[in-house]
Amino acid sequence: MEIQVGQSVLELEEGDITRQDTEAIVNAANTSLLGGGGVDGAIHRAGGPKILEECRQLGGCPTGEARITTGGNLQARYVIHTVGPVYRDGLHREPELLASCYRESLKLATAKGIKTVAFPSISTGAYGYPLAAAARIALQTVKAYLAEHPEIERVRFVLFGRAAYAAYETALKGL
Ligand code: AR6
Repeated sequence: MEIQVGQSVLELEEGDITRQDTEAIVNAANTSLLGGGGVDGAIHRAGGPKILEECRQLGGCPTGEARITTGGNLQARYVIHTVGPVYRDGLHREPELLASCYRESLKLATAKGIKTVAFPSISTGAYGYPLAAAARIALQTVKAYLAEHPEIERVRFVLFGRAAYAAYETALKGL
């Protein structure tokens, strides 16, 4: 499914973030930026040691912020690493921090002249953010950014499995 936002496209796809042909893919990292499981593990495995080497130089990343490295052996030229909130009860700034991840990642893309970006569903794996709520925040935030930033031509959400895709589809239809 895809929608037009101004001159840009926002699209949903079921698949694997490491196999995307966008200029940048986004990593759901942790504050150390030194790797982990889920998306993070998959990106470092597919991209090779160059990414970790660059990450070591960055000295970590606070929750809600983003950093950029090259893409190593990935098809994508860049990896934008962002750190989602660990979900507790929704009352600890989780919505605000999750929105910030998407916004800060796209700001980095704009600063680097990157026109196409693929995101995973940040915080909805190991960090436990409920999928429907996370999908709403992700899509609202990206849509609002695209409305103001036509320089980003395409944002693709790459959802892992049917359930994640369905949650994002429902959220997108409800925007
Ligand atoms: N492509 C796209 N989506 C994926 C892939 C993939 N290859 N693999 C998993 N997902 P998670 P988080 C989905 O846990 O919740 C790491 O250890 C997955 O089904 O990767 O932000 C980090 O180092 C889920 O919907 O990220 C951190 O410590 C979504 O991606 C911590 O996990 C996010 O799941 C970050 O947790």
